[in-house]
Amino acid sequence: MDKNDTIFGKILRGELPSERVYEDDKVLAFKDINAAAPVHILVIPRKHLVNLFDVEMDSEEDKALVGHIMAVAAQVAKEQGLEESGFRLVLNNGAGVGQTVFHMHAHIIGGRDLSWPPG
Ligand code: DGP
Repeated sequence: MDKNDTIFGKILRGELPSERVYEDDKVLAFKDINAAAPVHILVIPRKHLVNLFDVEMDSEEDKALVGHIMAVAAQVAKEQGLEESGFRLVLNNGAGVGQTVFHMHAHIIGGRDLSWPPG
């Protein structure tokens, strides 16, 4: 199997549709199909990394990419009107914590009460 033959690899290549909200030469951001909040957007690198465990400590490129994903997440959150209410950034790393798509993605979640800890 092609290493990037994930749903998100197909979205990156335009083989599957998505509601794109931001893209540049390093990352793509699009709406999550199964929104957990009024704003739920995924930011993914164009480079295939399974999750943060795939980021090499000696790879300046990978570490810059992770920083770029975070900076893009903040910019997209602002554009989505979340600057005042805030947003949560979630990266699931591994099936054991609920990762279902094995192409790294950061969830931007906001637009409802996400107080933590809950209750
Ligand atoms: P995770 O559980 O962290 O691996 O999150 C995967 C997310 O991907 C989940 O919230 C649903 C979303 N998702 C799965 N398939 C598609 C798809 O085909 N299109 C879009 N836009 N999102 C998808």
